[in-house]
Amino acid sequence: MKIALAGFPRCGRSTLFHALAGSSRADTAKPLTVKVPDPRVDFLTEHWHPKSVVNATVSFTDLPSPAYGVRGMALLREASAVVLVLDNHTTGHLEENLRNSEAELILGDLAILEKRRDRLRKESKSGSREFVLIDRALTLLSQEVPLRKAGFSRNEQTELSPYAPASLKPLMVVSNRSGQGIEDETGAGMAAEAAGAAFLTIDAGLELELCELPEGERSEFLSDMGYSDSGLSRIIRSAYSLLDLVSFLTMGPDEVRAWPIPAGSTALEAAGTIHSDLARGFIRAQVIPYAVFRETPDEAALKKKGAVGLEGKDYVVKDGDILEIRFSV
Ligand SMILES: Nc1nc2c(ncn2[C@@H]2O[C@H](COP(=O)(O)OP(=O)(O)OP(=O)(O)O)[C@@H](O)[C@H]2O)c(=O)[nH]1
Ligand SMILES: [Mg+2]
Repeated sequence: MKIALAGFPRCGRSTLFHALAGSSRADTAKPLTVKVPDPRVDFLTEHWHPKSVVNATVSFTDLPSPAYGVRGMALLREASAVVLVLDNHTTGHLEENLRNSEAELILGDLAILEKRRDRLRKESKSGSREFVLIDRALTLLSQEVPLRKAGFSRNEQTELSPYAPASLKPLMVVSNRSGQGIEDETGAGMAAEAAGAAFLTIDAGLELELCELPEGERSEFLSDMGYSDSGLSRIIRSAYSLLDLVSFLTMGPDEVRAWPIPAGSTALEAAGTIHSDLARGFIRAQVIPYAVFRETPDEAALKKKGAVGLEGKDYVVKDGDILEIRFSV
């Protein structure tokens, strides 16, 4: 599940990449895997003092400049989601740059899908379901509608996935600024929302300075600058939700762990993520919602209250469910 950092030259992609890596020496040619901050994991770790702690992770790739050149486009197609960095530290023109980027994505998708439609025509498959779907996508693209706005079902998205349309990928627009930025972000934020994208602001340069300070000095530096939370945590958490993943949790004295699974996954699929044996021998999933455990961090007491669920294999796992899989093989 890679997230591509895209944007026009000098927008600050690499600065953001280095800040995410916590080091200006990180190699921008390689994907970077970062932990997703999760206060639930922190709480469970405090509670159990386990031998190991595993957070969910996301990985970022820094697209080379120009971001939408041939190599950049190939990397973009491999990505599951796109972070578009807009330069608000030196140039501004946020809405215009956002529009231009969207236009490039749309043009790229038009070219690929038109080729496919022609091919299907040649093979006399104009009546096929695939043809109808691609034709619908092309109609939208020619009206400059990015495919993420098309409301395609999960099945339709899967059918389109061989062509990896870039405008179908979830998008997060990040205005990268220093201090107040060159220009006001209200319009760009609204344009992003209209494009079906998330919108965030960050000061990548500041974040990079911050992560190179000793840990003890960071929060003082942040509050001196008038910030309360690290922008990186916001970016990582939103990137994670952009992927349409939820986390279920497992806990105990050995390990506390957050497991990413696609939203809508069942208890059986969650079990299979942990180990194939757990799916094969699945009996039941014991479920404690995190909020319930947070309130009363005592399994025995929760069982007595009847607050612990026992669910079958079709149960749809919710974000923050603490699971224990009962199985026999
Ligand atoms: N003041 C300030 N400068 C920044 C910020 N982000 C990036 N810069 C500066 O802008 C210039 C370009 O930043 P990079 O991170 O290299 O941008 P890039 O998008 O990777 O650029 P290319 O890969 O060359 O297209 C560098 O001189 C950075 O130091 C920021 O948030 N604040
Ligand atoms: Mg760069």
